[in-house]
Amino acid sequence: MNSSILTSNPLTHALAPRVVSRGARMLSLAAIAAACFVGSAEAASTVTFSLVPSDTAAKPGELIDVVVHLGVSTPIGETAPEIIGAQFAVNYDTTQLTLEGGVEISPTLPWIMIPEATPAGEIVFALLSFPTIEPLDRASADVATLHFRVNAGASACATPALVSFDLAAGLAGNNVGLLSGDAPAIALSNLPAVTLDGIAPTLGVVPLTITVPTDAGSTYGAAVAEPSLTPADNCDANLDITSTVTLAGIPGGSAWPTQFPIGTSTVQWTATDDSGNFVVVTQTITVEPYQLLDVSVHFPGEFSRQAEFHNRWVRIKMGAYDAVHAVEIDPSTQAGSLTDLHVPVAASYSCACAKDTTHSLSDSALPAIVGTEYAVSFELLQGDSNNDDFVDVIDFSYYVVDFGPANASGRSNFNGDGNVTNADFAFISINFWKQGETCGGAATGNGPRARVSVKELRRAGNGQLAAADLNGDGWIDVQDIAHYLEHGVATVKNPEKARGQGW
Ligand SMILES: [Ca+2]
Ligand SMILES: [Ca+2]
Ligand SMILES: [Ca+2]
Ligand SMILES: [Ca+2]
Repeated sequence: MNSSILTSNPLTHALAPRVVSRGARMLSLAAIAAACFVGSAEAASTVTFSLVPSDTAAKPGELIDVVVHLGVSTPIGETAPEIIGAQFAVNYDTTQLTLEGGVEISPTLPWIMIPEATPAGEIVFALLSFPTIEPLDRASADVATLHFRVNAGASACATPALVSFDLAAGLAGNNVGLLSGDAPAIALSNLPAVTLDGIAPTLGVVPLTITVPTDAGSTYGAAVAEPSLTPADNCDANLDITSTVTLAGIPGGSAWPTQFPIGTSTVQWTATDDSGNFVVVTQTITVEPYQLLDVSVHFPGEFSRQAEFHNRWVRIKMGAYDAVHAVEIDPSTQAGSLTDLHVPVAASYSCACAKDTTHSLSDSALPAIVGTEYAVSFELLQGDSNNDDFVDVIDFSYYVVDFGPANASGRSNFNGDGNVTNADFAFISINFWKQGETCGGAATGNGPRARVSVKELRRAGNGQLAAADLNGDGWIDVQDIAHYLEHGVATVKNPEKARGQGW
């Protein structure tokens, strides 16, 4: 290590240190150099040499400058030293940095640089006032810049002193030259911690893909919870995370929206480390063009406990939605439910209705918004076997025809016990003359029938129902119901099964 260029330089090596006379304002370089590095033993001032990086983080291949800063601190009442030169001996880590562009004297400093020696890992240079003596007129100054390029394989996380003053050079290596004043104490402040990093962060985004229905009550889209982000980096514990939102193909800024529109949107998440390495993770959010409906149905009356569940076919109508679903009815509660039915997107629904197509009258109700879904509950009164939404003598007729082991459709078997018996007649009896509630108003048709002639039934192709004319008077009416209550239907024999009329 060339610890003191001033004492080894041919211009300076033969000169003994001394304080330059104030009267000699024009000096040779050698004379100025000779003026350096002297002073009394009493250090009134402190001169701090600092190495200041242009950035505290850089990527391999990037340039990074280190400014050599000189600061003078003089106690109150003391006279500041007149500094007319300085020399520096600096080491740097050649595994991380390459001196590229060398050493540059500050353009605002009225001094010159003695040609530096820069073997790999070492930088030795001196700055001198020349040819005129111009003492440093500032308490602090950036005096030189060291230009480095970060090595291709550099990897240093918050590493201090990648560039440092050469302590081995001692005062002979890092010192100032004086025109006057006491020799100051020299303090050396190395390069602070710098990160040299070429490794991009990682970023976990959970969930990465989101598919949700449109929120109930919204025709725009759905509120979606922000994802859980898990950033990680080899150096940077506090990564910069940004997002770029595209809402169904339209730029949506950087903020997570309160709602995503119907369609497919993306959010690009970018995690960037201090050195500028970054990773981009794209999250996809799809809002489906439907809303969800939860339905609960309850059947008043009593179901058979012989089965764990009873399966019923229930038709649900709400707006343009119209579908028949199998519903498992728990006999202990007489209730069942359907969840997450896909209904058309609407700002609101004012009515929904339901009907067990083989057993019950329809019921209508006002759907509520619960969370992000619609929910509605129905009470399904049984007794409508022909699905005309009335409970009347026609249903009684089917009951008579169906009496005995229930057919596969379960028609007339309201309590689900496998047989059509008096227990099922109770449903017709309790709900007799009732009609269903539909969202469109009253049930269609001519209303419940108090009586129907056997002739009419036959003309309509329902001659098999004539079996319900229990008293044989050509009519099916309350007289036959009274006859049934008194005598039952034990003598009825009619294997032909009639068809419902549709609701
Ligand atoms: Ca990194
Ligand atoms: Ca009916
Ligand atoms: Ca039954
Ligand atoms: Ca009759």
